[in-house]
Amino acid sequence: MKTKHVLGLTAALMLGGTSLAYAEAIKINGGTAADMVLLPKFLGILVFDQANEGAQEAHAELANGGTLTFQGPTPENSVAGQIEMVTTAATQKLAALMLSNNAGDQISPSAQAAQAAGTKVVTWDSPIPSGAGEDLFISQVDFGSIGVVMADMALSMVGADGGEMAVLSATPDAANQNAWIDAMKKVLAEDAKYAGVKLVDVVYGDDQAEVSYNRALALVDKYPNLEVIMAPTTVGIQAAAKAMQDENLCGKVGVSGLGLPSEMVSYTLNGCAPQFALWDFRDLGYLTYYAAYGLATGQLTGEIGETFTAGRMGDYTIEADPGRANAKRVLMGPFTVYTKDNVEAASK
Ligand code: RAM
Repeated sequence: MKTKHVLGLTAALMLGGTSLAYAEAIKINGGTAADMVLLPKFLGILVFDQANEGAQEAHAELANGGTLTFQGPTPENSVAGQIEMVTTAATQKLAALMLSNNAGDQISPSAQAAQAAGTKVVTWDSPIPSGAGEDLFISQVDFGSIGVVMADMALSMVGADGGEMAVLSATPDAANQNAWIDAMKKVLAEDAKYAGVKLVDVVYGDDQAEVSYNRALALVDKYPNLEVIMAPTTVGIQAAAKAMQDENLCGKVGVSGLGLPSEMVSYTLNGCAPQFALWDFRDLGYLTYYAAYGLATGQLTGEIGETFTAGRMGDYTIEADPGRANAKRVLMGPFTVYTKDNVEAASK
């Protein structure tokens, strides 16, 4: 919270004469009807259901007389399905489309068509890499910080003598995972303290449990000295932990990455996945809704420096996205690192 206020103030100072307008957080008023769609990568992932709960909470709070629809493709048809749904949004003249992008830059033409038809396109969880077709990205946490936390978790698992790590990611076009993996690679390469962490491979489990499970098994077959499977996906980390547990490999290969406490608690307590990180997906859905509703109803312009109040979550400021040229973000944060000491309480 503190950082956000400081950023808001800095922006206000830079804007000189208009500072008062920006220093004061814009209150988002409800009551205007706006049809909105929340589009996850695909249906069937628990954290996306949680994001929907948060969005529904905001929808009710703002008494939006329009509709909030939670819709997504099947896991097998994620890329084509998302593009098709974004294309439909343009023809339906939706007020706002809230997208967790699983199609990389391939989504841009349809997202730009939606914008041209008057739809505000707000990404959350996973942005459009080029920013083309996106009004704003609601960034769960700073993407660079995910690189650091994954490098730190890996380091603590391989220990002082070093060891091999493989990444088990989601889908190859997932902009969020790709950015986090790049951020981790950068941290590993730039700071000598991580010299012992040897990244041997990056594989994709497509955010599907069975595929991820099999990829995890294939990794331990291929790399007999593997010490860490780093899975920056709630689906992948759970599947990898189960695979290591089923093969009695938990003392040898540690699983880490980004996971949901309720899905990971048993693996953290039994040592298969000693530590992992995540943020709150309900809050992410709630904040995304507030920003998208503000844009769709003309209460926010989406300019850098604009500060708004997102209900119970407080004030947020639109800023340049440090990871993507010409793109804008709202930074939520923070993430929590879970271990055997706090995972049980968080899983309830
Ligand atoms: C999976 C999805 C999602 C990501 C989390 C960490 O649920 O890939 O996009 O944010 O993992």
